[in-house]
Amino acid sequence: MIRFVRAELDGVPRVGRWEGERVELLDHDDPLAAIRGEGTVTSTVPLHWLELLAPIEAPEIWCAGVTYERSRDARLEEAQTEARDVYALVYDADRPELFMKDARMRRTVGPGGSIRVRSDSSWMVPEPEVGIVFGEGGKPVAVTIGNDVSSRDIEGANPLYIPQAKIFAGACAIGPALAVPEDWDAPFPIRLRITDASGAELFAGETSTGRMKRSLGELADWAMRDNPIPPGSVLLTGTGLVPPDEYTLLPGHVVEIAVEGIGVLTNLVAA
Ligand code: DO4
Ligand code: MG
Repeated sequence: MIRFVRAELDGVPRVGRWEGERVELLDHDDPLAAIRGEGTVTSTVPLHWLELLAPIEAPEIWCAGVTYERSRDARLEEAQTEARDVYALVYDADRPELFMKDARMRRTVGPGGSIRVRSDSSWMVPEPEVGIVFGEGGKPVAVTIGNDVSSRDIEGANPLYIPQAKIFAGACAIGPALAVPEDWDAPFPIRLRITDASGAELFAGETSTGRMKRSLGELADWAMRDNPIPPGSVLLTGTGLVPPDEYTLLPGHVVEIAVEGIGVLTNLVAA
């Protein structure tokens, strides 16, 4: 399921069912209704005719952290204070780390949109993550791809700075599509590729949600506990891919996150 506009027609956002290179256009702009199978197909067009938007205008975006061993190790390495224990403790704890990343898409872009780096950070990274999309009553109804763009030096200076390391203009991207998994327990392979403005590869790596310490369902349950997250909100489930310590995201870099069955989320880092 994708959301798009066709600038040369009416420029009105719509949703469509994406299959290979073709998209069935529906007569409305409600991704959750499309997931429920609602809407009439008005036409079928090639994907390249459409300008993709974020696949859902998420009222809230939440993130889980330290859900992969690789993330725990990276947090321990970057931590500058005695408080580094918090990362090892939360990795092993029953209760996960959860934080709100954005509300009303103020800091989030869709496929092809520009992500940003903080002006007061010298060590920024993309975090490629699988996102759970919530429907009515907090039920997970689909998955998407998310980029939890983060500052490692601000986070490493003090865990109390995590909101500043994670929440700023252009700190998040979601898309390109929403997919309804046939089997919620089947692992999703995740690939990250970063290139510079000339197209040269700066980092490439892959992992899988199969390496996560927790299941998608468990994270969704914790996020919803005593917490009225509205339908259409997204929960990013943590990163298992960390570029080498000498890498920092810079304006001009291009971040591609590919998840089988969902698509490729590509974003340029804006100046
Ligand atoms: O504790 C910091 C957050 C880590 C995070 O965002 C992740 O593991 O993806
Ligand atoms: Mg993250």
